[in-house]
Amino acid sequence: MDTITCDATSTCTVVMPLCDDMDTCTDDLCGPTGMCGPHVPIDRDMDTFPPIAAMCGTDCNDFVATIHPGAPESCNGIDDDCDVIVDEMCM
Ligand SMILES: [Ca+2]
Ligand SMILES: [Ca+2]
Ligand SMILES: [Ca+2]
Repeated sequence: MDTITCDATSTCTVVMPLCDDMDTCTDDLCGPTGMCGPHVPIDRDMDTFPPIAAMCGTDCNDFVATIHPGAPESCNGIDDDCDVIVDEMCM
């Protein structure tokens, strides 16, 4: 929910609720009442592994649920298990 504030020069600006928890590893959501939260860990592909980007976790591809540490290595030219080695011991 937006809030309207007026500064000293009487110009009105729309101010979004400040809900940033200063944690780049969480999505800062706003509840239905305009209150902040919840702050949910980022996991775009919902494989329970947070992205390695911004050092949030160990998921080297947070957009593909089959790619994460411990995933089976497939012979597909992609590092499926996030050990930086492509197609090692692949099946
Ligand atoms: Ca993930
Ligand atoms: Ca690998
Ligand atoms: Ca592979």
